[in-house]
Amino acid sequence: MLEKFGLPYRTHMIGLYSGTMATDMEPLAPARLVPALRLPDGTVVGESLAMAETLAERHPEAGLWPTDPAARATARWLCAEMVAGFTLLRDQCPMQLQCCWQGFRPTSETRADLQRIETLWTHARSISGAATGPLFGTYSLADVFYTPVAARIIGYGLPVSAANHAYCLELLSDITVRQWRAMGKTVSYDPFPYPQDLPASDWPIGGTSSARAVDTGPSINAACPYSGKPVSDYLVLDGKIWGFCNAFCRDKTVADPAAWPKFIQMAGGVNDS
Ligand SMILES: N[C@@H](CCC(=O)N[C@@H](CS)C(=O)NCC(=O)O)C(=O)O
Repeated sequence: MLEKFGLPYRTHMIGLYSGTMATDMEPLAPARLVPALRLPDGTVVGESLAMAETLAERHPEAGLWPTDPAARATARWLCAEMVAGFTLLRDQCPMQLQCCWQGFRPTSETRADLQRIETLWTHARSISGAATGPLFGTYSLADVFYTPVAARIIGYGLPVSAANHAYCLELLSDITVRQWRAMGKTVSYDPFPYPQDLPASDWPIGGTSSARAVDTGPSINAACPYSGKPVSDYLVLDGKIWGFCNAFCRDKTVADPAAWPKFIQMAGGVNDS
């Protein structure tokens, strides 16, 4: 949400599955779940919809909600229903960006949630007149809030219309979503928190990377493409070694090199997969 609308922010990672979450969240009390947002004046805001409204109010120029009043009211409805609803889909298909499960069989409750989602998307498009692409013509908070739903539809191979399947892939192809996934992939938990006893295939966008971390340089570049600081952590891609100022910068690039314009520019292009 913040990245997509060009709002400045800093991210703090917490140990969602490592047992440290409660301690990690103490500075944000009484927020206890993620995401949580701390404003420059120190005010903490929990719940993604409250965060969205706060950001829209503080940055009216950023266009978080659609400008048309009917579209804006409908977008608010869709976001609120997403946050409050689809509990069975959410329980049965926890969001993960690691792989696509093959042969997942959704229950009738999950199918009912999917039908409701498709009904809401059709309604949004009837209000906006946008047959394809963002629900309200221009990318808005509605698309932000349905990106985790798209991740479930694609990650579990859930049945939706061809047009809605294409919309899901479009949401997940967004460069900011690719970056979000790549940053998530810098952390791994053992065991994987959301296992399925099913075969898995690669994530369809930026799913496989031929880059890998290496212990030593020298690298072609002396300065990190992101911070400009001296390099200390390295990856190899297509036989060339590139350096970064820390392991996180390196690992998010290893996860999906084509998601990072500053790296692509430095490397003179990257094969997308
Ligand atoms: N309704 C909340 C949902 C927040 C939520 O469920 N967060 C999950 C991760 S997506 C969480 O913090 N889980 C950790 C836990 O339950 O201990 C919102 O929209 O922000």
